[in-house]
Amino acid sequence: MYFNFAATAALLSHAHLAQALPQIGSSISSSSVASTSAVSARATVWSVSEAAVPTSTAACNNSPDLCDRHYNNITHMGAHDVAFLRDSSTSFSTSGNTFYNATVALSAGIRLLQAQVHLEAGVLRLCHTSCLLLDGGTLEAWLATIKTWMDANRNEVVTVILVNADDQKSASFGKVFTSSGLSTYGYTLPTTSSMLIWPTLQSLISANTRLVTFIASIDYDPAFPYLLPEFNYIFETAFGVMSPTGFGCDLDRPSTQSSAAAAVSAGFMGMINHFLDKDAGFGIIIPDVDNITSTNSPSTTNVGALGKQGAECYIKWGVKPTFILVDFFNVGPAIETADMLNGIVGTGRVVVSTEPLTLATNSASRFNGYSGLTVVAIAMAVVAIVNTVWL
Ligand SMILES: *[C@@H]1O[C@H](CO)[C@@H](O)[C@H](O)[C@H]1NC(C)=O
Ligand SMILES: *[C@@H]1O[C@H](CO)[C@@H](O)[C@H](O)[C@H]1NC(C)=O
Ligand SMILES: CC(=O)N[C@H]1CO[C@H](CO)[C@@H](O)[C@@H]1O
Repeated sequence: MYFNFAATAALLSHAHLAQALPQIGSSISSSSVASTSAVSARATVWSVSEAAVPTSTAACNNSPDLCDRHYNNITHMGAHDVAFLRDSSTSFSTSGNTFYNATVALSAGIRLLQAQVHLEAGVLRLCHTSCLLLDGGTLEAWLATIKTWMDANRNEVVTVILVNADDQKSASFGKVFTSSGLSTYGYTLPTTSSMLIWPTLQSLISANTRLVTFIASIDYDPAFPYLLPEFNYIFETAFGVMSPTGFGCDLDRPSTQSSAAAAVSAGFMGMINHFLDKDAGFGIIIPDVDNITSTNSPSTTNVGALGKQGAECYIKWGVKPTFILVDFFNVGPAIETADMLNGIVGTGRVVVSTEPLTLATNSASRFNGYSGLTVVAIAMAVVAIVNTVWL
């Protein structure tokens, strides 16, 4: 008998899955649903047994339970466009996707960092659509901050996903990974290994190859074997969602795969894009910060909530979403949804406020930069001259 999502939704009407887990786990494991391996894999989302037996005393990615788990069998919570700050340093730019920078995100439990890379005057920079609009600095400086964090946190596996907005070659990225020092942690997937089998976190940690890097639209280059072409390994849901009802589990990219089910069977890891955008006028699309509390909520029942999309995709795909990208990760907090999917209680994290950061809550700042209207004006000029790449 097949696992029925309507029944699950009914079970989940206890709002926070974290609290509801024990009773859901026992309901699911009690009877007919465990008859096929696909169904039992799906049922593990609700199982508490994952959290019950620690396999090691040291935590890997904030839990001892994750040490012996395969990399692709973990939900890595990710910060989308994390180089684009909405804080006092950018005068709370309406183009910003995060209130806190990448190292704060890592300390708070985020293990996937995503950014957009442009070529500007011969240098790879983290710019939002265009360097005129929001410039997050050089890729090299940003990677160096990640290196510093990883040097200090030796039991942590970090994933970086980069959008290659100006179609640069793998070698251009490789040079910067090398000069930043971060390449020393780069994990190289053995060419003989099946896409279905990734190492455990513990084996990545023991080998000190704790950085997994994906770049969109590069060709594999044996000189930089740790730079993996993203869409050879990852499929993703739609991005640029403008309505809370728009979050689904269907495959959006890559076009080489016909469906999410086909991609899962072929060993691709699923990535959920869970960030809401809105039209700021004149067709300029910006992150919808006004609704961020409901967007990042761990609720498994509220329309548009992160918890709901996470649970639905787990059930539909039969495997955990390996990656989730959100804006403003501290709100929710988004990590709660990953913990729920991983069946863990996280440890060793730095507590970051779950409130949106505003001028009012950040008294140290002075508002002296671009107003929202100015951003729209710049964005309009930018849209006129470049292809918009928001992801
Ligand atoms: C994923 O991890 C869970 C929890 O440890 C385990 O029960 C399940 O068998 C794993 N799945 C695969 C495909 O390894
Ligand atoms: C990130 O932000 C924190 C808090 O504002 C700051 O202390 C830290 O230096 C920043 N990290 C980097 C790498 O800029
Ligand atoms: C879809 C949704 O909930 N939109 C709301 C986002 O926030 C603004 C401002 O509070 C509301 O007006 C929208 O209804």
